[in-house]
Amino acid sequence: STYVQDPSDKPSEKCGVLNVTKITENGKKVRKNWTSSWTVLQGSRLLFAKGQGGGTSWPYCPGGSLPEFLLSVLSSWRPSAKKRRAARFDRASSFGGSQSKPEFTVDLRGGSVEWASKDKSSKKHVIELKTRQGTELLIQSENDNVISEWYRALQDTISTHAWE
Ligand code: I3S
Repeated sequence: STYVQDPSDKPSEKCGVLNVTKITENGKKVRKNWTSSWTVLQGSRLLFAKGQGGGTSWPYCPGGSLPEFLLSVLSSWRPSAKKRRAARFDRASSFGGSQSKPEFTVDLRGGSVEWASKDKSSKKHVIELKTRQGTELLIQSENDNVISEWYRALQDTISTHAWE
């Protein structure tokens, strides 16, 4: 699948690998399914792709390099053997220039972020993101600097685009 980049797309503000799960979709509770996603903040949108699209691949993101990706893999928690195989497959298919489509996109306008309470997840450093459309996501990284930067970036985006 090929993602055709809108020529008016500005370079992304932020990107990296985060652990993500939806917990609510259109106001309905859904089963958690934590996945490692290539995450891109672009304007007022947050885009997620399975695996990663760094370097020159989708979407343009200056910080999206192979070393950064490998570091994020090393610092992430140890998933099950099945998940490790799936992740290897994702990485194998996303390197080598092939572009990946965003798996899903979130409109941040009118949304909110907060640190997730303990009852939302047993993991450390979890952000709870709520959208105006009634989708709730948990976003996590094992690295507290990484997650703090995302928290700030998401808050900035939400306040910048609040009155659009
Ligand atoms: O909020 P929950 O239900 O305790 O979330 C955990 C489950 O989704 C679990 O999956 P299964 O119940 O389908 O096996 C996940 O493996 C856990 O990671 C979830 O909890 P955390 O605390 O990791 O978000």
